[in-house]
Formats: sequence, C-alpha cells, structure tokens
Amino acid sequence: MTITITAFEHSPDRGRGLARDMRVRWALEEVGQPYDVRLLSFKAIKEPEHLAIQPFGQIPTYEEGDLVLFESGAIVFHIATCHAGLLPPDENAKARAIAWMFAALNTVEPPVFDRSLAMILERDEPWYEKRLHALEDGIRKQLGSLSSRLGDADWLDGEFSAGDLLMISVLLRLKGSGIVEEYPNLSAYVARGEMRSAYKRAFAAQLAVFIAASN
Ligand code: GTB
Repeated sequence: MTITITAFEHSPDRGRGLARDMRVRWALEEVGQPYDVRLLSFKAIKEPEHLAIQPFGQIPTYEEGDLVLFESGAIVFHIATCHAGLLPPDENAKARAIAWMFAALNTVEPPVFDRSLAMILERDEPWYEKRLHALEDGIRKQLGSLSSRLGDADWLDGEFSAGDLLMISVLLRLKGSGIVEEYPNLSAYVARGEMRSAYKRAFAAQLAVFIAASN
C-alpha cells in the first residue's frame, strides 16, 4: 500500500531539514519503505481538506490505505512498530526506546521549540536577550542530563532506535546556536545520526523540494 506524507511546499527552513516531515522521512528511510509526498502551501494546511486529516492544520501527516495519522511522534512510532529496524525486539528494551521517544518530544523538544519561537516572535522586545538566556539555560539543563546519560555510548540505549531518531531530530533544531557543541558527546551523537545513509536520503529528498521550488 502506498504511503503518502505531507510536507511544506515552501518550507521556511529553506531546505535545512528542520520541519517535522524530516523525522518521518528519516524513519521511512530507516525501515526501507518508499513514500510519496503531498506538498502543501501555508494556505492549504488550514483548509477543510487538510484539517480533516490534521485537526491543527499542520504538517506532517501520514496516509496508508485506510489509516490516516497526524503528530510526527505518533507517525514515527507507527512506522517503528510496523517495520523492523527502529525498535528492539526485546520487550524491555523496546519500552526503554519508547521512553526515549517521549523524552525527546516531551522533555527536550519543548525548551528547544520555545527558543525557536522566541527568536521569531520576540526578537524586537526590550527583554529579548534576557529571555533568550533564560530559555538557553533551560535547554542546557536538559542537555547536561542527556549528555551525562549518553556518556561515551553511540546511542541512548543499545542499538540505534526511534528514540535516537527523534532525539537527534530535536537536537538538530539547535544547529548554529553552539549549544550542542558545549557537550562534545552530544555533538558527536548528532553527527553520527547525520552520517546514517537513511538520514542522508531523507535530507536530500526534502532539500530537493526546496531546490525545485527555488527554480
Ligand atoms: N506536534 C506536531 C507534530 O509533531 O507533528 C507539530 C507539527 C508542527 O509544528 N508542524 C509545523 C506546522 O505545520 C511544521 S514543523 N506549522 C504550521 C502551523 O502551525 O500553522 C515546525 C517547523 C516549522 C518551521 C521550521 N523552520 O523554519 O525552521 C522548523 C520547524
């Protein structure tokens, strides 16, 4: 059955792979599932046709036969449960990998997202610098804990899993800030993710959308 995901027709990240379709593309590449992409404008994501499949008017979504899903974490989890390669077979190890998926989305992504939002919406406020420092200190608190747990391991818990895929996707949002580089093991961890051939294919696919839209 054909898998179709949605992504931005003109991603504001200009091909840097920061929008959340990237994690879904990466998961599909990891498990070797081909997929189609329906590209949508900012106007189209707020129209009834898209709202019927994504109630908040966002990308990404996932369609496969009768199944329609939204929320990138739920989509990655679905892909990981249906195909080998992103969750370990041992039940306890699987539960721990799922815990890392939640940690990426519930513990690390919120402060990272708040920083991105502040940089867009609050840049002209007189208190912006103070707020940015406070948000970055919040991120450092989580990254310090993550760095201690990772130690000198390659991945968060044994083999590469959907937990690593989501955590690295979240950390990539900090590219250019210099914050991840304060933790050399996290910096190397992110680089290991980016070196995976599945990541490279997913990145190239989303970049091709930006290049085609620029021509
Ligand atoms: N919790 C949902 C999920 O994980 O699927 C959140 C989905 C979401 O935030 N989607 C964003 C969206 O559709 C795109 S990814 N926004 C439109 C809207 O809400 O109206 C977020 C994003 C956008 C842009 C950049 N960027 O330019 O760097 C990075 C990330």
